[in-house]
Amino acid sequence: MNKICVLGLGYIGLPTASILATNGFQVVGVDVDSKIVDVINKGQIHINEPGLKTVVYAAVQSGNMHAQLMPEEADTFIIAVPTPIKSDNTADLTYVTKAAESILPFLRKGNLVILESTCPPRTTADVLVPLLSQSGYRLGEEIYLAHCPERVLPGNILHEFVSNDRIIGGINEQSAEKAREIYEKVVQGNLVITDATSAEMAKLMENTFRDVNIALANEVCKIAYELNLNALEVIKLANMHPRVNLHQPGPGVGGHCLAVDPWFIVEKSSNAKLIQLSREINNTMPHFVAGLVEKMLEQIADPKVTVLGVAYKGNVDDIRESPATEVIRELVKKNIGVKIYDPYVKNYEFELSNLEEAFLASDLVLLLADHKEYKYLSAPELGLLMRNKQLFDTRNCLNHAKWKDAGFNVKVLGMNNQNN
Ligand code: SAJ
Repeated sequence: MNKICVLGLGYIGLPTASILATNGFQVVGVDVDSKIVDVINKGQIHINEPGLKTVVYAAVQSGNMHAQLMPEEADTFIIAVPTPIKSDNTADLTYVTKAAESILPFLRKGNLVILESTCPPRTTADVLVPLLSQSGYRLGEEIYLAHCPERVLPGNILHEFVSNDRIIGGINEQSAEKAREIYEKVVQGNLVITDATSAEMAKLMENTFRDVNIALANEVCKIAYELNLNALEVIKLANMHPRVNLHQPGPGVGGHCLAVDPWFIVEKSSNAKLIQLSREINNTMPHFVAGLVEKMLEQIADPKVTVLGVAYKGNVDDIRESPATEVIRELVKKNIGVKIYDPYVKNYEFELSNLEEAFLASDLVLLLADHKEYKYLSAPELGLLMRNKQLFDTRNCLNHAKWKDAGFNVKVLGMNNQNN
């Protein structure tokens, strides 16, 4: 079981492929994008993730990993391709089915196929089993199949890949056992064996738990504006209870996981009411934030805003489903000028500026993603470039005293009491 073909070399597939390769497996990485293939074969990377560059370089240099456009025969095939949502909030499984179809000609008796991509419950059983059966082999007996969902946190992927517990959902016991033999070589956390559908649902529930909890925090935030109180203080106090852990409000929930995965349950069950409502609540936050920004600028003619951070969260370059994009679209619609400074993001739907350009003649600094670099900004110097000194921190992450000392009027999302 030493040769592994990893399909999809993105945020999950690339770390997976390179960690397997540096642990002694022969890895063929497959991606449909020739630019990505070329970059990886040079030992470089096309995404930003701490430590990944070093591991990919080591994997390629060792001769254990290379990338190519097409799969080839291997002992194990790992599918780690995106599963986006369509405009009707149902899963688009095209990448998964395309990847599975692409390995059909290369499947041999005894092969193991692992689906790592997050997918709606029953996808492995109802979509992959019939599809892979077209190989002519009996699934579970001649070809083994398991769903082993990834659970790693972007920004901390390498550490979590190794240390997190891993769910191994086989379509039968033999399949799970085969998959366990792969992960036990690289994972230090527990390997927990279950069936494929439970594994799919457990993965979705992890992100759903977080999404619902954030919706609760965002609801408290909105209530705070109604009742003139400080939601952050309320959350802090409530969390002092030993069995309470409210999450933090923000400008919305982004990324390819929390903003997407709960819909995969809604798609499959009419009982998923709280899950759907939570998604809807979180999706209202960009609009809510844009409304507060408009209010802070209402006395100013031809207002301009400096946006800090368009990634979906701090310290990552990923802009997928980022709430910042929705906020900016609304501001633009309201004829508010927007300049963006994000040291992580290189390509974006709106123009990106350098630090100085972003602050020049601005009326408000709007922080939307809590990149660590922003903590070191010089409020007095940047304030000199601005027309009006206002700060709206939607992530409660800056040193507010420092900005106040530099003459800024500071607002923090959720802190709607007289002291703020
Ligand atoms: N957010 C809040 N308030 C909070 C926490 C997060 O508004 O209190 C926002 C973030 O700003 C961001 C979004 O939620 O926009 C999601 O960020 P995140 O850090 O919660 O999660 P992701 O999407 O980066 O990664 C999640 C992780 N899941 C869980 O923690 C349960 C990760 O372990 C998964 O592997 C990943 O989804 C995935 O790929 O499914």
